[in-house]
Amino acid sequence: DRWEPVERFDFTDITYHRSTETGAVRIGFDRPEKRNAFRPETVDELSEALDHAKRLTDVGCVLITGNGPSPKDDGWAFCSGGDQSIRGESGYEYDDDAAIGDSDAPENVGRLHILEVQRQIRHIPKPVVAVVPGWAVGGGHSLHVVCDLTIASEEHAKFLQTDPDVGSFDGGFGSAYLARQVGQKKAREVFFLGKTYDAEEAAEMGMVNEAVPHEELEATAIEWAERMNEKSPTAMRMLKYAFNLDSDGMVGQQVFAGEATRLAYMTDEAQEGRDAFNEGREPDFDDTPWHY
Ligand code: 2NE
Repeated sequence: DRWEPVERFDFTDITYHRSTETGAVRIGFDRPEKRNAFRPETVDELSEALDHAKRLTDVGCVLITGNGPSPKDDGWAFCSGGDQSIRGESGYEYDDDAAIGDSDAPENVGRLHILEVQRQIRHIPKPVVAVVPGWAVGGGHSLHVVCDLTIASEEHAKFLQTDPDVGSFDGGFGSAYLARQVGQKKAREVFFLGKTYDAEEAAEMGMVNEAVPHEELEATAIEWAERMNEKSPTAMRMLKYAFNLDSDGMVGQQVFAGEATRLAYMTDEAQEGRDAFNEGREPDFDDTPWHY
């Protein structure tokens, strides 16, 4: 009951809630009858919600989960990846052109922009937790891999890579970053053999932080969110970007450097530089020590 819907959006494929009490948002895939497969509309909504969550300065944690169970068979899912029923020749296709806006909208071509969302998750300046109540498959598996933490249902969570079964391959974070989590042999096993792992096995492998009883899944995720929200926002942001740095290349350096610049802007020294320019005089850094 702590969750309140974020009213400003009219989402159809996800639910989006906020808790000021917890300092967290909850984004839920809401296509349980399709094991929460995503279509372009789903990805657009997820992207909008993440962008909104990024800007909430009193929110320190994002939970991404899958709503359920399925009304058809009571099955649970986090996300089963791209919706294969609307996959066209070059990607996943919108239902109709109206979905992407007015007459000035770009042409409706196949999309794979879940990869843009992966980058959003990497760069949002707060921890993102994958809360996995059931299947995490294909692009849904890669999504949990890219999240900062994963918590999973002991009874229902199942982890499976089907990419090469359907002629797809996440050659980015879904595979290479997974290998950093579980090691090369295991990551190759995940993709090449396509075995299904339960929550305990996934935790032993190092791609899940904790397996908890299904009934306690969401409560534990909220506890984690509250715990993280008590910490120093700047320290948490810098740590996230520090963890990302060696797998983000120069983009990681740019993100980290941007945050360093933001911190530097808050010093008297930087403000003297700004003021001197605006006042048309030479800057006076005499009061600034050369720190060691
Ligand atoms: C997820 C899984 C293993 C579940 O199996 P099960 O036996 O529990 O359920 P079932 O009966 O297969 O699925 C229930 C309903 O959900 C639909 C099914 O077609 C079925 O529909 P009905 O027969 O009841 O009408 N459904 C499930 N997943 C779907 C999907 N992805 N697209 C459309 N409908 C889906 C099993 O269902 C499964 O293996 N699903 C396919 C997983 C998959 O291959 N995903 C795509 C990988 S590629 C990708 O995601 C990707 C990427 O890697 C990179 C970029 C972009 C996308």
